[in-house]
Amino acid sequence: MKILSWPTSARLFARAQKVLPGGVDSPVRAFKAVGGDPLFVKAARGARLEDVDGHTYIDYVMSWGPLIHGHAPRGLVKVIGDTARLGTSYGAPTESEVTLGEKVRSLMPSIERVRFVNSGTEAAMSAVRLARAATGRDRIIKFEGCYHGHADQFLVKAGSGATTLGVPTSPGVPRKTAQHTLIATYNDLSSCERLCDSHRHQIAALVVEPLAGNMGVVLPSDGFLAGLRDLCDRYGMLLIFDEVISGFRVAAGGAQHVWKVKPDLTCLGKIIGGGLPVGAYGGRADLMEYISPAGPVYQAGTLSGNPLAMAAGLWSLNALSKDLYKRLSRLGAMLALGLTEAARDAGVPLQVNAYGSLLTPFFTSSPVRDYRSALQSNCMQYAAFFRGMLTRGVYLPPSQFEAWFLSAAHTEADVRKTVRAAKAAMKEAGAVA
Ligand code: KE4
Repeated sequence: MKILSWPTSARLFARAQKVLPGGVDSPVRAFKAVGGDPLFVKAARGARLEDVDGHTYIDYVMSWGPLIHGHAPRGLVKVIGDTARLGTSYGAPTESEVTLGEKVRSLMPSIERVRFVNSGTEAAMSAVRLARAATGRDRIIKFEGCYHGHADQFLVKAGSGATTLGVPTSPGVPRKTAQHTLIATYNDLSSCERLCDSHRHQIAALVVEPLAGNMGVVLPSDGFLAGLRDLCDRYGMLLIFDEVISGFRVAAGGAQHVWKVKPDLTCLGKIIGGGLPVGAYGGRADLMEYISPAGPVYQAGTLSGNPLAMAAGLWSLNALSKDLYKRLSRLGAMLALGLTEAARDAGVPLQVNAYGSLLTPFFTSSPVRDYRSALQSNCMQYAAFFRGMLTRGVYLPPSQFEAWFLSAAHTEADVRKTVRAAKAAMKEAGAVA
């Protein structure tokens, strides 16, 4: 195995830290959870990433999910170029946002009206503001281990008792704000019911990743999502599905199609922008009509519905196909099996949670079905595995608690190469206590 060195990335990282907090524009990129300096990327194409030191990698971060068609597919690059030549932003209505809205509604019929924004964070925070306005209630329920962006109301963890009010996870989040957020346990309906019961008529909405990706991949247990729908109906709360990861990823119709549970509102991001900054929230027309200027709930954005992002999103959604999902599922299953066998041969405890083109290998011997069980994972072993894979030309999410993403550009040969690298890297991980 050749020993890689990253002198240019190291120089850039030193320079970056003098102008960007932590040297990055989003924390997970800084490699804090796996050690060492982050790689600086020079270019990417298909399933390959090239760093500034000339090393190339098979990429399983894929910009954290937007790139279901791979890096810079020709058709996408062309449509962005053609659109840019007509102008980059107008701050005025365009046909493209109407067309993309109609496309989203055709794929996810629960979304009768949709508003485009610029990130998943904006989508989730706006959906909660709408739910509070529509119900006249202030509290929300979220789940430990689920992430809905960095708006204050989501940077909250469970208070001391099971039904007590949330407390901030970040400085700068007012305690009063955090108290409106209640924390339940993923895949545990009774934890939700206890909160609903002890805060009757106070909870506006329950926000959930229908397939969780932010504690690593955790699938909903049988009946969990249907149970949430029933709880929301019984307690007069709105059900908000945060499909920023799962939307158009687990199926063209998202997790709501796969698990056949209809939310009142849905948050979208990532794939909907094809790699350009787009988020969206939408759902029942009677709810969305509260949104300004149709109704009184204010929400706005200079670059919302930006023609470049709309064109990229439309290209990405139009390029989805049944064959694509079949191929992604086959590749995902092949990778999950290869990792499982590599860990078994190395004597390393591993649980691989996978669905379609999403997966997370948890370095633990017990099944992972919620945040607490995810936290049992051996993060030192994941870090050793990450570095072993990096030096063998495979670029993984630099954290145990993230999802791996496959794309249309990944091939069976890529997966075989990844599994070969994993056989060696698992042994290195196994050497870590
Ligand atoms: P953005 O504001 O980052 O566009 O979206 C926030 C968000 C909302 N909902 C879900 C389910 C999400 O996964 C995200 C963002 N995902 C992370 C990856 N776990 C983005 C990567 C990062 O923060 O750098």
